[in-house]
Amino acid sequence: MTRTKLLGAATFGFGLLLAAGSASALTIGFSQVGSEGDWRPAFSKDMKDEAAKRNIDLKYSDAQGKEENQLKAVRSFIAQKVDAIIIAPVVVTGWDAVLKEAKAAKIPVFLADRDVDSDPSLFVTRISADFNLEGRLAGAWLAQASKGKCDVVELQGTVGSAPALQRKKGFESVTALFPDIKIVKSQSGDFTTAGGKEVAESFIKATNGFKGICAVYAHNDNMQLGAIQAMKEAGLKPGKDVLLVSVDGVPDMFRLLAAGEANASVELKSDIGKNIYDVVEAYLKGKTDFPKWVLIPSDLHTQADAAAELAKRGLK
Ligand code: GZL
Repeated sequence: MTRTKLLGAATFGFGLLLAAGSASALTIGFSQVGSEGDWRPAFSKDMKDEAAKRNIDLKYSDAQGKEENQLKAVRSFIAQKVDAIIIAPVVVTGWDAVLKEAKAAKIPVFLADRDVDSDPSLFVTRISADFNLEGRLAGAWLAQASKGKCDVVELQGTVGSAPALQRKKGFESVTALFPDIKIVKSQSGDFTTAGGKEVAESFIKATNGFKGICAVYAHNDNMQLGAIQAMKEAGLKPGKDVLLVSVDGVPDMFRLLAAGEANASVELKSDIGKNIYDVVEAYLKGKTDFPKWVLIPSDLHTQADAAAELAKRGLK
């Protein structure tokens, strides 16, 4: 092949490469809640790693658990004219105005992980697990494990967040079927280990060392980790003296299940970046017929499968 032809072919090839690379070079703004436990950072890492794989320019904002920081971040994404905005809303209320601004700016918004109580026409769709189901799975497990008789203390997630509202509702919808299962104390530990420990300490004190308490239902594993610390410091055997059921299925919880220091956890998948970006990319390529909720499954895990699950994940 002559030099000119060779040069032409190389230029053409390089042009194709450039086009292919730049074609998927989307700019997406992601407003993340914060890093309040073990699950959230795993989700954030997955979102960043998956964006890099897809040549997406991800503008990542950590709100440190404050809604006002999320609203500021979303307005900044609008000003930057990003191609799409992804939000994991810390609480369900307060989103109407900023979602309307995004709509007016013709920037599509996608909800990830959590939910808002705004008009669903203000976002394309929501990609998340079913928190009500997670509460029902936890309630059903406890009803079976306690043979329908149990005084439960509940560690609620962040006040006003979709997972806290729905996990409470789902759990109660099952335990209400059992007259001898009662939630005798319930308070928010804000999804953190420290918060869970603090509330569990107050419950242990108020019940004279968990006298008569059969179970702790925690809306996430981190608060359960805190409760386990509090129980051990009070001389109790978590997972034996008191049944422990929670949500997330983070690695440390699988380790506790395998060690017999907890009893059950409903897994919340954290590797959902691919699910989220698949939806965003398809929408930007013209697909519009999305359901208003793209559901991520949640599975219950117990002491029976914890060791196998750790091995499956390459964890010790
Ligand atoms: C639920 C998610 C919750 C996790 C907690 O989808 O938003 O937030 O269950 C995290 O661990 O704080």
